[in-house]
Amino acid sequence: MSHLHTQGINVPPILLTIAGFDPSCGAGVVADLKTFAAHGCYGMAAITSMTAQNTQGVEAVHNTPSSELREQLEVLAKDSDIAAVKIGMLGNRGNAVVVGEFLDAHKFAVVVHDPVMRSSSNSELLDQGGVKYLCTELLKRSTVITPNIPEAEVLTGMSITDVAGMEAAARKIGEMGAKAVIVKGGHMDRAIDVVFDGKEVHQLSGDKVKLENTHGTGCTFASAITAQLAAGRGLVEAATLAKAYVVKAIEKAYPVGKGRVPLDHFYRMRIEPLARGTHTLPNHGMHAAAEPAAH
Ligand code: PXL
Repeated sequence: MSHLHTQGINVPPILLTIAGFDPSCGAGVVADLKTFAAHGCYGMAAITSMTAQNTQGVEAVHNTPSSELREQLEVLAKDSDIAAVKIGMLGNRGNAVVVGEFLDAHKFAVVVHDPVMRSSSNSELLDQGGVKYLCTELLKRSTVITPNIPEAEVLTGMSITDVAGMEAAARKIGEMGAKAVIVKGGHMDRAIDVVFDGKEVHQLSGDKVKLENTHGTGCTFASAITAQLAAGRGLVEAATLAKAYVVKAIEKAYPVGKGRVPLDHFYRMRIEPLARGTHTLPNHGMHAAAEPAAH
């Protein structure tokens, strides 16, 4: 129980991401946490896998032992009211099963599942058994699932070459048990996303942003939808706002490393980076050692 007085304080929703760790922080839980924070939410993270990667690609994947993932999830759930859960990279079937059991035990109001299977550099981020469990069990436990085109092809066995194919795949994933589906068009010439809300298909139009060499867009999109759904918005509005956020974060991206460019999750609050010694900073009455003048 909290010892703080929360009367009059606007307490943000607590969101939980269950995903992998990318040390270059363009994708995975760190992208998710940055997105949650940029939407005014408090983020928590359970790590399914420790990857060794930089902006150029994934060099190694070390999945969290399933019992350890279960511990991470339960220690959080018994302490906090989690408003919404975002699922990303799961690594293997064992961790996918732990997540399925966790969802059954807690019945969260919102579950957004980005069914990550491979990295952009083509490393396997979910094993075959995990893909099977995702199709038969996890899919029906989420509020919305957000495959890109290659993932939608694996889920449905279909080959998708146009928007009509995306719509057919979205409906088929619905028939497989998903309550709602967003097939992302980032791999097409024009980045139209297809949203199936369980009844109708909607299209989110969007011209592809010039910068193609980006990293972490899928994680960011699903996390932004999670925050918008937790704020009470409907699916189509949440997806529209999330897409606008991702487009802006891509447009404002700046180079980091030698490879794919991470998004700028905090473009809304961009300030000039501090350069040591060249800025005059206000004196905040801190301990002398912490004053800008001491640095
Ligand atoms: O973008 C897919 C993805 C998700 N999660 C983690 C990743 C990647 C791609 O590399 O590393 C942890």
